[in-house]
Amino acid sequence: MVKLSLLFSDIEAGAGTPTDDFIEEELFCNTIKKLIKDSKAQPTDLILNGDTFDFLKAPYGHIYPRHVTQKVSIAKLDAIITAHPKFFSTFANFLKASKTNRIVFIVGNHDYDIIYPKVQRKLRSILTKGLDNPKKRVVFSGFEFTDGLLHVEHGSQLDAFFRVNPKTFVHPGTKWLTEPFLLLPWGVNALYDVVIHIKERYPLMERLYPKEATLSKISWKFKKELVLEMVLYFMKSFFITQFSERHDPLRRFRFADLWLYLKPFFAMSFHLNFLTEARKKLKKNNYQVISVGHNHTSSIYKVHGKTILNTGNWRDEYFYSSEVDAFLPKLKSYGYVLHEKNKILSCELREVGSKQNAIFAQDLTEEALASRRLI
Ligand SMILES: [Mn+2]
Repeated sequence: MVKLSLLFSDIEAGAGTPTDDFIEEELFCNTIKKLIKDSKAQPTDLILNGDTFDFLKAPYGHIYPRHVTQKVSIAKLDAIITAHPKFFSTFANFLKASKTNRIVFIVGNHDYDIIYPKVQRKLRSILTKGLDNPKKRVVFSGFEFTDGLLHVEHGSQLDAFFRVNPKTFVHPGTKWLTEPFLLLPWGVNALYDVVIHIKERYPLMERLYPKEATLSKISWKFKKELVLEMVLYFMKSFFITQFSERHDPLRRFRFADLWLYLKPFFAMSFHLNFLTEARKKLKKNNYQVISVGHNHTSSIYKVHGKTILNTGNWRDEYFYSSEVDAFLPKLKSYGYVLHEKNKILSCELREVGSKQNAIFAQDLTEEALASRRLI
């Protein structure tokens, strides 16, 4: 039996605040609408390979609690649903279109929250309204999903910065916080104590790539402030906070962790490096295709005769072109895999042009960095 797997990663649908980077909802929904036609020819899985939602940068009221309880996650999900009604109705339409269509959610590092049963229940109920067998139609597969020769995972579990232990990930609670909470990686502290405030002030900055090009376009003063603030934060966390807040497991920051974070500053290299691990995994296992996302870089290539498919991202992003001296909107992309149980029939990376305007280097003022680029 032939099956179609559609693979999407890093959509990052947020709460509609300045930190929400999912701008091209229209383009995304139109793409899914076209794919609904294809889904009618055979059973089809729409595999949402992590960071589908941006719980991480979605506020809870006006704050960003470091301890994410189920209640916090549900409130964030409600805000995301309110901000992106079309996104959710498009998924519901995909499920309605054929009885053999399924949606598979894989956990990424922006949506660890979908591990909570109440979050799963809520998502499932709004996506399967009026449909039979909701549990079969919307699948929560945890950190990875394997279907025959196709293996799918976000990539964050292969990345030292974001890896968590799935078995101990939901902390049972403590004396001072009696509800269970997520044992998030240490970097989330840095995000909520420092980075989120920069992101709120300059939403566009973090969407520009490569980071080296962005850094070269912003003033020295700003750059120095940014780097200094981060380095001081690492030091404070290592020498002070982890001891003064010893009761809090989220504050633990060992020497190996400190080095992990300081290394990119010394090397001035800010790329996520998890693909070596992906290659090792591919070699060790029987999969023919391994599909990842996470680093927002779409690509398809062969290793040892097998395929690595990186499905890129759908959040708003730009890449610097020296020929134009401008940051050009990146192409959106997704994976299109036709397969049988023991055979991959075809495996494609498909691209969709963004509708956003280019950002010329000369126009990249502090004011521009503070804009959200809504069209
Ligand atoms: Mn990610």
